Amino acid sequence: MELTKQQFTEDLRKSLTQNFAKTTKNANDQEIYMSLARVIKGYYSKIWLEDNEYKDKTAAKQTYYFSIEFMPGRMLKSNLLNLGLLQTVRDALADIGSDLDKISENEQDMAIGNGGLGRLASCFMDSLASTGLPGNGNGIRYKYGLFKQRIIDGYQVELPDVWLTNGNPWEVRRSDKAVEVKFGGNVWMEEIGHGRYTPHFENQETILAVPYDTAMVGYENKTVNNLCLWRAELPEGSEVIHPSLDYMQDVDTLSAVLYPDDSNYSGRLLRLKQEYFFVSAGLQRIVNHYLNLGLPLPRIPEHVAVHINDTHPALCIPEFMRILIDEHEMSWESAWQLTVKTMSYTNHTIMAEAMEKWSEEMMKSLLPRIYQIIVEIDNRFAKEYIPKVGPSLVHNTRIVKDGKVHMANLSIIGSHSTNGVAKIHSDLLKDVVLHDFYIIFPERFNNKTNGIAERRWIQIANEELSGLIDETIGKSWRKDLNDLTVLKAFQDNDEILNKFEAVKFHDKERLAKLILEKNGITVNPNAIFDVQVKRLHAYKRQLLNLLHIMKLYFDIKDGNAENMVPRVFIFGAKAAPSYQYAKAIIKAINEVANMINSDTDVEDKLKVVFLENYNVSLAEQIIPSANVGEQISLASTEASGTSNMKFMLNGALTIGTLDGANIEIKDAVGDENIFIFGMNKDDVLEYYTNGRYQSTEIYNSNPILKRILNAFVDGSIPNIENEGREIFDSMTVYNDEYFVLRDFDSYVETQKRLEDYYRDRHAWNKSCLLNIANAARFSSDRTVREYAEQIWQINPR
Ligand code: GL7
Repeated sequence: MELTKQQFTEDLRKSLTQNFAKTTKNANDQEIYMSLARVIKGYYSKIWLEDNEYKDKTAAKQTYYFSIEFMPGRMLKSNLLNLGLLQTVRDALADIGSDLDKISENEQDMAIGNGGLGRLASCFMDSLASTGLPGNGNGIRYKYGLFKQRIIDGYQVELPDVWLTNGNPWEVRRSDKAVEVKFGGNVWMEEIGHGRYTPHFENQETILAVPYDTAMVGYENKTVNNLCLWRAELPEGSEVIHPSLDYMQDVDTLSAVLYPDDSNYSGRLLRLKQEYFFVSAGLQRIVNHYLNLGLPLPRIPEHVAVHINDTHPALCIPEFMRILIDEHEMSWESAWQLTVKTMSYTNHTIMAEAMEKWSEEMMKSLLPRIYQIIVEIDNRFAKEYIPKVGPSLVHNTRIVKDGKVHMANLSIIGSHSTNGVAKIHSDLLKDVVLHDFYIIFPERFNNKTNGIAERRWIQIANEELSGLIDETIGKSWRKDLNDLTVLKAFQDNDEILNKFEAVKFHDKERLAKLILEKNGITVNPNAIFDVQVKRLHAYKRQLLNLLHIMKLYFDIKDGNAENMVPRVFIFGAKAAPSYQYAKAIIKAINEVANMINSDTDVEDKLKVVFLENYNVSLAEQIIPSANVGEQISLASTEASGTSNMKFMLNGALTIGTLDGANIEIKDAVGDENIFIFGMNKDDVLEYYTNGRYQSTEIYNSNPILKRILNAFVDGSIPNIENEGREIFDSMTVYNDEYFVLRDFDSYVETQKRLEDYYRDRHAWNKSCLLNIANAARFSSDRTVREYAEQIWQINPR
């Protein structure tokens, strides 16, 4: 939008006076942030209103992306960038003696997600708006986001994330759009003639769902979509009959906390309640809005697409059926057709422990009517498909069995599309994990490789690199990332390559400063910055990284590292609070770090840094400065990964396994520009089928590994008596579930190759440039366009 510095400064002054009775001279940074946010909201709200009117007028089809997690991070710079105001506001603030970066730090990260899955949802929100696609989010407004992590004596300690204390300036509470969501009680069916029934209910618990809308502003266009987050409240009128304390507490806890486990299914009643809560509220609002436009219900799939992001919102399927049948008297057959046409589903993992399976008992007592509908869906599925495909396939794919409701099965049967998130992952779904479904519904399966919102991950996170790209190839890449390919023309131009190297060096200096401030560790910006940032999980194998660090440490101690290129290993990772083993690894990383960083023999050859409280904002500071991104999960376990794409876009080289999107990154950049090691998925599947892996054989026959692992239990690494034992046993007694030892040698060799390559500055810089130049296919703009065309059938404005 068009705006002069003067006009903006005037608006900010007014806002400071109106909201805080302050001037630009005596306001503090928090007050400036809040006033600024309100000014910005004022700017985009006009566009928001206009786009809503446009959407209503055209009644064009819209997508609703249901996700139990979102992870937008900070909104301020993102909104400024997308409105085209970043520079104007930066300059205007500088004129009044303020600094945009510092002001921005007063915004609490909106961290209502765990990791990759939630962040993907937010990248999609940015990309949908920025590509002009009508696509909205639907989720929960958790009072407490993902816990804040402190590291105390090397241990992870969790503190509550009270992100709403100062208020959230971006949200709009819409009380008039509140709906009721009902739980529990008894349901019985009354026959109303012609073989039709109507349900009756008693003793239900009613909770009011109040939506809070946040504008998702498109990049320099006219689109503003909506992220709708629901809060649980006492229903109106409940003050008349004084509600019981238990009930009041129930209402309060429902939308209070995000479950902090990113890869384990919890099975807890409250979680099931959360799932139904935002699903029911979201669908009610969609149907109400749709009917208010005066459109006929049987045509709803022409106007509405509902996406189920992982199985947490799978209750969309029976809830939509309930609304159509019970509230709008539609026949089962018609309702089912509409439901399958409206719904689509993404699977994000093949890890068995993350697959949601609710106990029938729990489902029946919490959601009696929904349970009935699920059973009916299941019975009809069996009746229809046993004659077509035989009893055994149907048995394997049934929704209700062994006393459990299988949510992935429900999602596939009740939708028209099931996709994985990278080629290898989608293939594994078809060939192995969901093979029986694939035989029954081959046309439903497809792949949509994940992507990242380039605006946040380079334009905002790395302004200096963005500026250099502008200078080199012009600015069009900011609108269309495909234009980055123009950079290829400069791959042998040393003058340009040196400029890119210089930007990387500045980024490293900035991170070095942060590391000194936060951890008190001095790191050398000339060292290789080697980064692994992601949730802590055994399958992601942070331990493999740590074992390699120990190897380098012993090399130094033994005097075998004369010519080593100095390295700084940087970690950021939260462990689920109940995940003992992951926490043991955090402790081990921190104690190894203390040991190495304080050993004077090491000098600055080797440093190990664990940055606490990894989140979106910290990622924006870390990723630009990486030379190397670690993507070392066991092949077949990481569905896609998305930090791999962020590193690539910022000119870091990947060291990784043939897993997730690493494979497509390798295809995009070529073998010379990535470091691949270890087993592939077939090797892994082979071990699973023949059961022949014996980690102790490797332990006993590999003296280097033996020495490293022994250091975990013989006191060489101080202060990890229990954790060291747990890790040692996992590698030996418990047979190393994720084949860390099996991939160790290959990893070490590849790390050595990487180090040698780093010495060749021309070759290295060329590879970095080619990573950036080939990053466009990992833009989430590309991903959402594919969803829009191939699954949702929605069009850009
Ligand atoms: C995940 C995958 O583990 C991750 O590889 C993928 O990039 C992400 C987004 O598709 O989804 N699946 C999952 O359950 N979590 C993920 O991050 C928590």
